[in-house]
Amino acid sequence: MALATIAGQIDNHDVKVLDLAPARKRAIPILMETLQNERPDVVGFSGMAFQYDCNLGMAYLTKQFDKRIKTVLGGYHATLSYDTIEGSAGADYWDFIVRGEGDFSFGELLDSLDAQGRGLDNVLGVSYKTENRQFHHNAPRPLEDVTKIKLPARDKRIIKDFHMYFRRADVIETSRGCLYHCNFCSIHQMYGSSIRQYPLERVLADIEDAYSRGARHIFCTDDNITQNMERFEELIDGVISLKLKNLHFTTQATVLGFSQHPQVIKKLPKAGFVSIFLGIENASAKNLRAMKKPNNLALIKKAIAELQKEKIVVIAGLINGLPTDDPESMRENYRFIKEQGVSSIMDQIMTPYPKTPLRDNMLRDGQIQNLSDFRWYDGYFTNVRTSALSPEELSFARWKIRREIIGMWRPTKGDWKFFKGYTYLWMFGLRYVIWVNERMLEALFGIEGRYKLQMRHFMQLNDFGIKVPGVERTDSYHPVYGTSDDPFRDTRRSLLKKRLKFSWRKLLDTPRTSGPRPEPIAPEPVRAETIRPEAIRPEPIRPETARPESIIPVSLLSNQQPVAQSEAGNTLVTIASPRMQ
Ligand code: B12
Ligand code: SF4
Repeated sequence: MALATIAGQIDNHDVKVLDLAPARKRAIPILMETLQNERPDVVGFSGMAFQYDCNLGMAYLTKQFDKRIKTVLGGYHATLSYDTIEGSAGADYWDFIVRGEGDFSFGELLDSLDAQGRGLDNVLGVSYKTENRQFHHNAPRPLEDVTKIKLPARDKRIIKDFHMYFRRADVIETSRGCLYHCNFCSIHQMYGSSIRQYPLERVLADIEDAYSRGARHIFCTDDNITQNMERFEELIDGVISLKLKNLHFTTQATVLGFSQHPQVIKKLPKAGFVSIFLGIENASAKNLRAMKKPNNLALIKKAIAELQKEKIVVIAGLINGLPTDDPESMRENYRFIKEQGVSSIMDQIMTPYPKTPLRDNMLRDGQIQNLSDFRWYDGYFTNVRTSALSPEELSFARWKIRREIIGMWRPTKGDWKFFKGYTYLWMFGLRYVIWVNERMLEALFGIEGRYKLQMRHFMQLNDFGIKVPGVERTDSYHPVYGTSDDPFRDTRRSLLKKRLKFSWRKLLDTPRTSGPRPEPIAPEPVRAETIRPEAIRPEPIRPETARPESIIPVSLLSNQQPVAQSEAGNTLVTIASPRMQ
């Protein structure tokens, strides 16, 4: 959304948008191919906190391709952490940082570069390198007037093939900001306490544009589309009046909006809204207060029930890992969600994103284990401890409790109504395959081994194997072990070796010809001028400390509800990443 919107505001430069999210493991070849074909002068990168290492790796590859290319970093992490990026070893790979909204600042920056840097000081929100390689930060940029923001330039996308629920998908934005103050949320550092709504005509034109380009499922990126329910109702009426056939919508929403205005829910199916990501967050009143979430259990139940009455699929947003959480309080969360008949869950572990009030509180209380290795700041991995659990215990406990209580995905009435194809496929085939696969993996590797394999799989999703010279990690944190061990230490083979007690175990001891993990892309030697000498450090030597076989306390391993009897399954199916992204 960000990149296409920025491109939509620029008509005096040739701009292309390359969203590499759908490319996954082909991301690097596609990036290199695009650099080769397009020969750009400037390349901008966008990312959240957990994508920063990946952004940096790609900026390095871009500079390797042609060191004359100017690199620009924008987005959430750039805005919230520009001051720490500035002093870091990777700072040399960035020429500019754009803080805050980039809709107009990126175009202004390009204009200034065209004019040999004239007027650069006047581009608000931009930080640029000075002669002594430090950043100069221009004054911050006030929030943009959204009525001036033109439609995203979807025609400038190189990759156009986005899918959601097996349909061609696209994203639209109807407003920016939120007036609530949940303490884990990054929104206020970006937009302050504000909400700006696009004119309705612009939103409807945006929907028609996405539809005319083939989109049949649209995701609304609004932070809080239900902040103003009268306006949301107008929007729904507007969408109905467009009479676009076979178009589905999904949006994020608050419990408060729907529970207080249930009459609006009745119109949702007619407008094509099939699933709602509901910010429930927790089933404990104490935890909701701790995170300053304006929810309570009665409101949550009401919002879910009203949505279910209309057969709308509820995707429950849940956060575990609050300061006083223990296995029992997490069990409570999952039980509560299950009791409400919800089976699609997007559950996160509390993550102390930079500059949030939550981070300050947790820092004060010594609860953050990982302060700076942002690769694990995606909500799936633990970076914090609770009063009862270490980060590694929290991680395993969450995984195991979810598996026991929620288990495999069970379709709701809404799924049968709106996602027939997938639901039939799941019910009459896929779920048996996954169930058998899970039982086999569990028998082979044990429950702890299965957990480690799944974590390893998720860790690799965000690892593109780019080694950036001068940016060796000395602060590495392992989200599964809580130490600076090699994050990819456990493989199928090593776990199997540990588990097998019989004689043919020695068969596995024969030396392998290929390593368990692909070699990282070997970097070309970097020209001296692109790296500061002090940034080049030798690879840190990690002591081979003997580790106990198990990191998990016995109390968590002993099944309170036996896994073998539950319908525990592959969380990939229900964690929503394959279906949401
Ligand atoms: C929609 C959304 C999603 C969707 C994405 C759908 C899609 N395919 O686009 C889904 C639901 C998948 C999602 C998932 C997650 N999200 Co999210 N998401 C958002 C949300 C609500 C809107 C993003 C958006 O498109 N905004 C509209 C565009 C126009 O705004 P923008 O991205 O900020 O871009 C502007 C500026 O940042 C800047 N800019 C951005 N990039 C660049 C690049 C350049 C070069 C320049 C110059 C400027 C620039 O200019 C843009 C225009 O003004 C934001 C909150 C928000 N308001 O942005 C959270 C947000 C980005 N998400 C967040 C998080 C944490 C996540 C998850 C990790 C949560 C989780 N554990 O599940 C996952 C990650 C999933 C993954 N693997 O990628 C956090 C990021 C926190 C942080 N500090 O990094 C945010 C900020 C939510 C929050 N309030 O805390 N998310
Ligand atoms: S309601 Fe959502 S967008 Fe608003 S502050 Fe809370 S988490 Fe952030």
